[in-house]
Amino acid sequence: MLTIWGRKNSINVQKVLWCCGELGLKYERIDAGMEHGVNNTPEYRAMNPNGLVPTINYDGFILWESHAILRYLSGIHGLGTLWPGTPRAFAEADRWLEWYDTTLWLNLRPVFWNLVRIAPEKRDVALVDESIKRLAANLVIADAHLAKNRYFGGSQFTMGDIPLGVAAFRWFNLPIDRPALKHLERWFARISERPAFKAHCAAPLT
Ligand SMILES: N[C@@H](CCC(=O)N[C@@H](CS)C(=O)NCC(=O)O)C(=O)O
Repeated sequence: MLTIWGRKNSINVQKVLWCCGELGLKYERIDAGMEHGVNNTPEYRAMNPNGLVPTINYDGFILWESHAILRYLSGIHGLGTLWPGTPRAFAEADRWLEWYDTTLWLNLRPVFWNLVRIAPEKRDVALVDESIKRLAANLVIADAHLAKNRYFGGSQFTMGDIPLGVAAFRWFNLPIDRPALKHLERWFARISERPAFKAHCAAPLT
């Protein structure tokens, strides 16, 4: 039995829901985070001391950190698909999970938070402008990779596309200027057709 705690509009929860959709996994989802609360209760903190979402309980194994969850579920149910079958192919996909955390998210987060979650009069305009530039420079790197590869992990869709997919949805839907990145656009059009992406990741930004 798989239980997922986390609100549907969380970027990190969406990664896990999309992954479950790709793998055909059944689960129960419990709303948690922001207006739903739950994540600050002692019971939740006993599972996840960070008080963040998502957290999963899969047959008694509790796990938090969205990318660790992607790797775990893909490793069990997606060998040869979401989880590429050789160490080298795995590393090709896994690199992008790391890059999202160490690079892309640092620049996407301030743009998303300021433009979607923070009242206009409280926005840090200088930070947003700087982050938009850095984000575009990051995505030029992604675009160059996609000029030579159909997906982030290579020729097939893998777990490496999931964090980049939810991030790209935000980038394409935020009210910001964007450079034309045709390889990224083509890849994004391709992943946008996937039923699990449509079901879990394509809702208006809130
Ligand atoms: N590195 C963690 C980050 C988790 C995180 O920051 N979650 C946010 C939502 S995207 C959260 O729980 N925010 C508090 C809330 O929703 O109340 C992961 O990838 O799972």
